Amino acid sequence: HALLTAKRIAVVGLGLSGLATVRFLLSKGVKPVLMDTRKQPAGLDQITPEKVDGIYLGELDANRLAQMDLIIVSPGLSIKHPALRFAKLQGAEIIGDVELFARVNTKPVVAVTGSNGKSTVTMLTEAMLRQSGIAALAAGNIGLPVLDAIAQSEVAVFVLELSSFQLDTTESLRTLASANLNVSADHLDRYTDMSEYAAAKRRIFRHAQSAIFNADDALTQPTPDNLSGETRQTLALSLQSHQGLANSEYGIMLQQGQPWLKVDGEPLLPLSEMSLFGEHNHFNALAAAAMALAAGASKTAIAETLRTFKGLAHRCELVLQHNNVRWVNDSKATNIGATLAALAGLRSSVTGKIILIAGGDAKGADVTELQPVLCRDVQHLITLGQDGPAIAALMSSAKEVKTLQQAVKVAAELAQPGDMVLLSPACASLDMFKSYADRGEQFAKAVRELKV
Ligand code: UMA
Ligand code: ADP
Repeated sequence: HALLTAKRIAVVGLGLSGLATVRFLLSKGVKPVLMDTRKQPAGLDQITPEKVDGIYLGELDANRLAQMDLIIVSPGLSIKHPALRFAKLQGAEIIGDVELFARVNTKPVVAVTGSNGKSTVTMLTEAMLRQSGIAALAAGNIGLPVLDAIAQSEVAVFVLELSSFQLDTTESLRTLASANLNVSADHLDRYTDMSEYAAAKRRIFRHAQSAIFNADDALTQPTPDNLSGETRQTLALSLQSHQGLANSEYGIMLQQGQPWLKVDGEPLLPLSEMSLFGEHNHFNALAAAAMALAAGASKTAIAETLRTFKGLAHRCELVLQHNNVRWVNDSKATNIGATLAALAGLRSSVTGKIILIAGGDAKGADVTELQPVLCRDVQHLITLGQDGPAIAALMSSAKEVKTLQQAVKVAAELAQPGDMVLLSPACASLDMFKSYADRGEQFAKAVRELKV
């Protein structure tokens, strides 16, 4: 790896992906300089100081960074940070762990991005490939850093979940297929506006042989500057295809009077046989099928996976049903689009009322986008967290609480047979919890404790 050994290299950010980067560099005989803006980054105790070329914590030193040839920056840190901008002006190259992966990886890759549905599509695609006998491994934003994944020798195909932050610092990732599922407001605390955020997501199409986008969401569509000579086909996926886009190869079609998933131009499966519910999951199924086919999966295996796939934890997950009240954990709904999809997917299955628990860190989003759906689908709203008051202001009967445990208590008092209590916060969790998973677990625990 002449690429690595000839250079002065810094790793900035010592979280999961930073640590994986350090391990990877050390395994190649490279001694990086390490930096993190935090005084006590989580991964510090996993690093042997003698093995690296210095560890610098606290505010980033622009002059030190400017001495580097290559800076590998974690997705949690914006590339707009003044010290990184300065280093770039001085000639340093700034990349992320996914770009480093792309430069050294020799195996086939499929990749997915989008504001919502990434993890579901990633895990579905991995399962479809495995069901086809292909050793697929999911990595990236899903949790396993790409530079840890690359060390696993038995892998035949990587299925990468990529965030806009990872795509900001990725240039040369070659894929068999790249999918951009949807773009709705998220991370507006890091991007100037929606257009900049959407452009980051479309970077996934560079060097994609097959470019998969959402024909019902114009912001997902590749623009000519996103596509290279390597692009062989562009696939437009649409849930509206039965109404207009007759020539789309991927959509919904009528078969013996029933709606079926249409995959690669053919009926694959009646929607009623899918194990995941909600329209958004019909779309996720199309995207996963297109990616899995591109990586060699069989249609039989794809259909079988869609029949049996168990949804992921914290995504519209039923915690328990008690006295005919369903308690649903959708803690992973960390933006407005996800909560809208959850309500759209769930409302037809609720005979009584929907009691929604929402709030947290809205990341700069305009929460008034929730209002029409709150009016139509939600009978009781309970809010918490930093942006709880702004959401509560959308509904005069809203109840504001301080803790999730209180929210569960208030919901239990309101709930009657036939109702659903839905935790779908439309906000990130970090103002009150360690992660969305921690929030979901605390919700589930409080709900189970109610029962006894
Ligand atoms: N941070 C600092 N100073 C630094 C570096 C990071 O304060 O110098 C903070 C960040 O603001 C952030 C936290 O530390 O709050 C973690 O950042 P990180 O870059 O160290 O994150 P990792 O632990 O490496 O995890 C990253 C992804 N995290 C982010 O993009 C914030 C993980 O996605 C991903 O699973 C992991 O790499 C492996 O690839 C998580 C995520 O929240 C699930 N992603 C966002 C999302 O899905 O909305 C994009
Ligand atoms: P991500 O990894 O992009 O955060 P997940 O698959 O974890 O996406 O789903 C997060 C939440 O987003 C789910 O709880 C669900 O409510 C919503 N969601 C899932 N798929 C879609 C989709 N295709 N469109 C809109 N919302 C979706």
